Amino acid sequence: MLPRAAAPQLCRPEGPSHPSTMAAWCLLLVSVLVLAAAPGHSTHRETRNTFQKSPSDPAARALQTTSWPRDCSEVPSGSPSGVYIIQPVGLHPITVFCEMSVAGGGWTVIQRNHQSTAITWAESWSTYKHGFGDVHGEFWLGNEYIHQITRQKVYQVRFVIWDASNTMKFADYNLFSVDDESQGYRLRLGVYSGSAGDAMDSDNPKKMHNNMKFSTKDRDQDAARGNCASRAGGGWWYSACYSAQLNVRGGITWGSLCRGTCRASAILIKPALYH
Ligand SMILES: [Ca+2]
Repeated sequence: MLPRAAAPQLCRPEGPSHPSTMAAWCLLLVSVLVLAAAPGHSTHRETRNTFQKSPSDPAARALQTTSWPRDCSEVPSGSPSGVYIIQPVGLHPITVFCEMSVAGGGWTVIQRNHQSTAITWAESWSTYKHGFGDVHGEFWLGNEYIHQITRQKVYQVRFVIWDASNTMKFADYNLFSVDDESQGYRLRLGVYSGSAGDAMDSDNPKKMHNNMKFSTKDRDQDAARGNCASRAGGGWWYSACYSAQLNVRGGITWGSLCRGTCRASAILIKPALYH
């Protein structure tokens, strides 16, 4: 574009040059400039057409729902652990942390608590519903998102607990799902295996978590006379009240492993191996 715009100025008769010599020079110059400019102009139009043919609108791209994995198990194996966008069926894309190296990888992390940030965990029903915190650090993914992910396939869960001496233990359940909000985000767990102890399922109905509804400080769905979430400090699948509680600052509890003295926790889910 620049050479073509510059040509008329270059050919403006100035000074004492002979008019006929000037005209011939200008004719040559303009011809050269037109030839030189032509490929660039052509390329520009081609680029523009190509651009218009492709979906340039971000909203149009977002509608191509097949482009995002439905959970972290669909992220290509060999990918590093980190933050990814997934899109559960029927839901908008969401940001999650994928654990890609531990225990075969492909794990979608739904909770992490290192008790190292300002998160108190004493949040409301709607805050637990949509999640809070930072997926790079400490967070609750959100009951609605956990429900939407686990309704897609049959899932398993791994509760990871760092005990009082910072030793990592784990509790696996071969099935995991969370019912919808109208069912109070009720928890469904399968059979236990692991090194941390089966603290989520109990013979004591007052300390049971499997099959319990979720409760928060402003929505009491527990089996106690009082409000377990207000008393314990965070939302959880309480009965009356708990043998395990990971959503709390300064009091992480997992059965007999630690009664308020555990250091940290994480909860990971991925499709079950056998079902
Ligand atoms: Ca109650």
